[in-house]
Amino acid sequence: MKYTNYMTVLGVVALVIGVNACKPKNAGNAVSGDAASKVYVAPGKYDEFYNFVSGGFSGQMSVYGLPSGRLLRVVPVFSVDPEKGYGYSEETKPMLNTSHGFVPWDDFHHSELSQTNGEIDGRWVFGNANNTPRVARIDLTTFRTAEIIELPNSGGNHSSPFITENTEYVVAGTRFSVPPDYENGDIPINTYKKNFKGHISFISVGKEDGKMDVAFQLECPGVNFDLSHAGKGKSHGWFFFSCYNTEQANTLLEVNASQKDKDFIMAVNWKKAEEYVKAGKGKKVATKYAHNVYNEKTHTATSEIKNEVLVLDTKELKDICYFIPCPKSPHGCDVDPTGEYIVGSGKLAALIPVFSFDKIQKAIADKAFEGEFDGIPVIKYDAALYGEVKKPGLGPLHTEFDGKGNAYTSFFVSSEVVKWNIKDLKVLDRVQTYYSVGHLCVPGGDSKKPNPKYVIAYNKITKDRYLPTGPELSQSAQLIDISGEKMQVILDFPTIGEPHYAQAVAADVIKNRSVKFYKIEENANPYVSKGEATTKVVREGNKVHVYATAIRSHFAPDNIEGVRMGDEVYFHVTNLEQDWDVPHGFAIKGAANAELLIMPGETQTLKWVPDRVGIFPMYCTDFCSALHQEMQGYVRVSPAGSNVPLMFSTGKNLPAPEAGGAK
Ligand code: RUQ
Ligand code: CUA
Repeated sequence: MKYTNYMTVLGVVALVIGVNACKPKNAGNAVSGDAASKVYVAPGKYDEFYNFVSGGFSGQMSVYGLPSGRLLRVVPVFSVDPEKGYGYSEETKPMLNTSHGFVPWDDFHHSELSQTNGEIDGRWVFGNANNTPRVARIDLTTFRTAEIIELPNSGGNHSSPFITENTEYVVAGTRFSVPPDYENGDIPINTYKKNFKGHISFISVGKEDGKMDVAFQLECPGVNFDLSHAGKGKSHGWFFFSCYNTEQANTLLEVNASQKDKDFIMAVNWKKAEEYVKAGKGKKVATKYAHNVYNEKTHTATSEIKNEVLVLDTKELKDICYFIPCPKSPHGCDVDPTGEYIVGSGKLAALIPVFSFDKIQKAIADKAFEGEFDGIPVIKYDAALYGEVKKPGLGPLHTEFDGKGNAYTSFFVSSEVVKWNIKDLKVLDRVQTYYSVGHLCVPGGDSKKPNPKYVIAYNKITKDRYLPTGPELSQSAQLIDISGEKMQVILDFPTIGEPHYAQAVAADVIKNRSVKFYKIEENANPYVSKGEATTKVVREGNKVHVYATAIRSHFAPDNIEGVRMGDEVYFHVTNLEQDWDVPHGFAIKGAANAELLIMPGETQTLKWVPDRVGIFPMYCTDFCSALHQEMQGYVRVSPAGSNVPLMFSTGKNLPAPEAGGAK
């Protein structure tokens, strides 16, 4: 019977996908009236909002200005970025270290801004890596990745990195349940039910410095954790996770994980978990995970491998986790600004259930359980339910809030955003998106104080919205004005990679704290040259260290001789500029690395192993002045065992060791 249900839903899904493959009527007229003036930001004027958009399989985060949709910056996070030298410079390589070694790519799904008292404070934005499970913290004074922590006992870090209302914790639920690191993993895959576990990580965040640490993990039944959101206000102290595959299938999930009418939302009492941690109820288990931190003073990242983590067993410690039945493979799990309403969105459901925090509390007190799932109590659906939004659309995914009592839910299958009232659960308005919308973002939409001006739709499919660019079209975002009664699509803009969750905040919260340059006197990189007078080239065995500087418009030194085949050359380039927006670049012919892009006051290092004898040009890659094209130099490479002395100079001719440099 359940199987027939599933077939019916799939039938509807297939039908709707088929319909959507054609161009909907009015696609061309979606933007009308005064839309242009609403998104126009005159040249030289600033946008009103920053929008931090996850890049999906690009592994990066892009920053847009809204309402213009102008791309302001791409911040490299989990993937190497040749443009900025991220993951190529010696200083940044440790950022991408993991227990598997150097992993230069990942799949970034959700951006989450830090909050204080439930409001966005603009200090950091967190991001999750879905493949090799990691969480990153990006510093919004520099727009750089400041820290990355790997997650033990996990696979597919998808329900992440959502935060509590004072950024006490970033949570990360595993999408793939797997045998824990501390058990033998060499077991048949079909022992999933018995041996696979879902771990949820609570990452603590330093109040002042933002430093992350895996405070504890919860060992939960083996299911797929998909998304999560923290309680707020009255529900502060709780966390809610959507889970699917409660069938605990390990093959053909498309069918086998769509059997049940209801999966779960898991409610987690994290304050209780904290108490258990304090009471010593956790067990320390052996594992291996990397913790990488970028130091702003040394301009260098360090990577440390950690060897144990604290785990609480939620089967044993009964009052931490509770399951709430939620229809058909829930994806989004969103909490309204008051903290009372928890919205679950079943990907195959034809309604949206809204749960009540008060009712959940009462159900727990009354033990209104329908049974247990793998040792965890299951609350009766009706005992937790506030109500259902009927016939909202097809394929609900994610919900954001405007703080005025309305919710906005995306519908992947019917390609629309639907506005509904949280109290009476009535649908108020709907607007078509082009096409197949995933996440939504209202500025501050998951905080206590949303800004009810726009909702942005991040769409999976673009079809005919842009000029053709071969087989692949850029994914798209659509800006929708929600200030009036009727929603109005006012702008399309392309995104980088695939956008999943994004967040936005008023520009004022961030812009005045932006770092303009690094102070050269505070530069503690061990290879810094604080002026041209201290530049030098030093041989240590087969390693040659070039302590160089860059300033408009030359390098010092710019002639280097005496490098031999078999040498490893390290160019430590310090940018001596002390002015905003004057980076210098550095590149050398044949280097098996990207360029360096060095910010004012910073030192970055490029490793180069010459592969042949000859003369190698090097140059500045960033057009820094009228004489940028003059910013260049040469390195001479001699055969192994050559007796050409190591020499360097700027503005003088070699060979003249006494004039230019020492051996
Ligand atoms: S996902 S489209 Cu957050 Cu990775 Cu929902
Ligand atoms: Cu420095 Cu171009």
